[in-house]
Amino acid sequence: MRLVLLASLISSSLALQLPFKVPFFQKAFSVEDDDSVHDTPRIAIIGAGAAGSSAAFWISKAQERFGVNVEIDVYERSSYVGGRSTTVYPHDDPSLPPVELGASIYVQSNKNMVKAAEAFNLSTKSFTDEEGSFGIWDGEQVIVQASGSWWDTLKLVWRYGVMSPRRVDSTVQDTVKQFLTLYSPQAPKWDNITDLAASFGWADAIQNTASDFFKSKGVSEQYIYEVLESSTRVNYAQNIDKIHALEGTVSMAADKATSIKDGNWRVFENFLNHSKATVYLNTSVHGVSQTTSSSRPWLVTSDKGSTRYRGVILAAPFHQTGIKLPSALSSQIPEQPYVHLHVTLLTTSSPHMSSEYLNMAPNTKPPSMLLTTWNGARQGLKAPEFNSISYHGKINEDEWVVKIFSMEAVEDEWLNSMFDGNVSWVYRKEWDAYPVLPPTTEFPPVKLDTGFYYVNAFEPFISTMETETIAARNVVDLLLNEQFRSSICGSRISASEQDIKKTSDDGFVFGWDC
Ligand SMILES: Cc1cc2nc3c(=O)[nH]c(=O)nc-3n(C[C@H](O)[C@H](O)[C@H](O)COP(=O)(O)OP(=O)(O)OC[C@H]3O[C@@H](n4cnc5c(N)ncnc54)[C@H](O)[C@@H]3O)c2cc1C
Ligand SMILES: *[C@@H]1O[C@H](CO)[C@@H](O)[C@H](O)[C@H]1NC(C)=O
Ligand SMILES: *[C@@H]1O[C@H](CO)[C@@H](O)[C@H](O)[C@H]1NC(C)=O
Ligand SMILES: *[C@@H]1O[C@H](CO)[C@@H](O)[C@H](O)[C@H]1NC(C)=O
Ligand SMILES: *[C@@H]1O[C@H](CO)[C@@H](O)[C@H](O)[C@H]1NC(C)=O
Ligand SMILES: CC(=O)N[C@H]1CO[C@H](CO)[C@@H](O)[C@@H]1O
Repeated sequence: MRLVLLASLISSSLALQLPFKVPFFQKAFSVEDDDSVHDTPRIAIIGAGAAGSSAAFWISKAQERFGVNVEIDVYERSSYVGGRSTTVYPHDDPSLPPVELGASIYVQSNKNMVKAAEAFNLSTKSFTDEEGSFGIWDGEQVIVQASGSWWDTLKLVWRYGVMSPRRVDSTVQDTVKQFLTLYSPQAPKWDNITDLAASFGWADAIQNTASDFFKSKGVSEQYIYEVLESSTRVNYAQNIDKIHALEGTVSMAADKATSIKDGNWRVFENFLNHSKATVYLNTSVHGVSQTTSSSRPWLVTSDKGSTRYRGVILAAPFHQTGIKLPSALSSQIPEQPYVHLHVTLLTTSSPHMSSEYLNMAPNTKPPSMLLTTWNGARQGLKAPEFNSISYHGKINEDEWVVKIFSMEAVEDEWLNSMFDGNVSWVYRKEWDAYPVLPPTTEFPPVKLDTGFYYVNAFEPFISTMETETIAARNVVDLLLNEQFRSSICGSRISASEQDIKKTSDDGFVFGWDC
């Protein structure tokens, strides 16, 4: 298998270098073969979201550890760091706690996010802290309602029995367990995501819809179309009979949902600040072309002119970048539709949604988080007009922050009917949020050419902040190995006794602790 082959190639080439260690690395990359002999090699990173900022951070780890001497330029089209992780202030008032406009949570198994929050001393908040109740709306009625943390409680709802929740849990746990090997000292390196999926035993999961996959595991249709679908709809805005089962499973791995208090983007800001990268905000890259220089073959053209680089890391969804690439490269990246999602933030003095709107008895209190299922629509009933609505705490005595995800814009009039006419502030944002994720066997290539890598090839496999940091780590390892015969954890390959001890330590996180 390609994947294994590649991984072992890297280890053996590094193993061969062991006697030389650091001095070898330093020599290897100062050898240039044209007029730029004495120039420091440069790498361009395009995009300053989770992927691009972490790529800079991983390179800086190799710089610290092995003296890999490169200059890094990060190009970012927008005026801020974080990409799809960004926050806004209710009423645009910076004295109020910020609200996530894009990616909002990570979970306990997301070790890079957890580690970064610790390393950068960022305060976190746990979603289980948020008191509340939840329900599932099918477009005509609230079919399930309970109080407590939604995922844990749903498992206990009698109408689903015990076996279905148990079978789903066990699949989720197996998937998480396999996922965690990505942080072990033996973490695989891959240039082909199909092969990575196969080596993880996930071939079935990527090739089937989440609904078929869980049916084959003996999970009841009712549990699939009500509970599991509410999860794929809130996390990926896709129905359970459309999304592949790996991403479906990922949306159910909601253990200890957490976010960074001041905004998840603080992690990405810190990644950049802890690297030696130069960050160019408000700077679009327009094209990358190939030159004949063997030491700096890639010419990056941006708002600030043209610069030549030894390597390029593309850390944004290619088709959204507007970047012109040589057709030999662009033709390798298949069209990738993204879900166009409407996010509406608002503040309201209504302590809950309208019970009248939700067809609930007048004196019953609607849940603070309402998820949705498409199951009514499947049976010819009215479709839910939003994907989720959630109350996100108070900003003062009688004013709450609410977040709505929907496929269409929700108009003021509609908001007034849902919040009894008591809406005090509204903020609307449209995102190309995540890839449309049908079952597949093909993913974009991770490496487009020598020195040219594509982090967001990973997104149609799994799209989260965390997995973008893992995909970036992999790309940085491939690039460092190819160009500098180094890697993020190069010296670890010696597997000295100390290293072996680390293996048995649960706290070990590959890339950080090597
Ligand atoms: C509403 C919403 C909710 C989500 N919820 C979660 C969640 O709860 N948890 C989770 O983990 N994930 C969530 N996600 C997904 C998560 O946001 C993404 O998987 C992740 O942030 C992608 O990071 P990235 O760096 O790969 O891409 P991006 O964050 O998109 O970064 C790419 C960057 O490249 C820049 N760029 C693009 N073109 C150019 C160019 N030509 N020149 C220069 N710069 C360019 C862009 O401006 C952007 O800043 C959510 C996403 C959305 C939209
Ligand atoms: C980027 O552009 C915005 C809006 O035009 C501006 O407010 C900001 O200062 C600029 N930032 C940088 C770093 O140039
Ligand atoms: C970490 O942050 C807290 C508050 O946010 C602060 O009190 C503390 O001094 C910080 N610690 C370090 C080591 O920076
Ligand atoms: C990171 O660097 C930027 C630019 O120098 C600065 O504005 C910001 O405060 C820094 N953030 C942290 C967390 O150090
Ligand atoms: C990945 O490998 C599979 C075979 O395992 C192959 O069919 C596919 O084309 C490869 N994909 C890429 C992007 O190279
Ligand atoms: C909770 C709350 O503030 N309710 C108010 C909503 O708006 C109507 C009139 O628009 C008031 O009568 C309610 O008191």
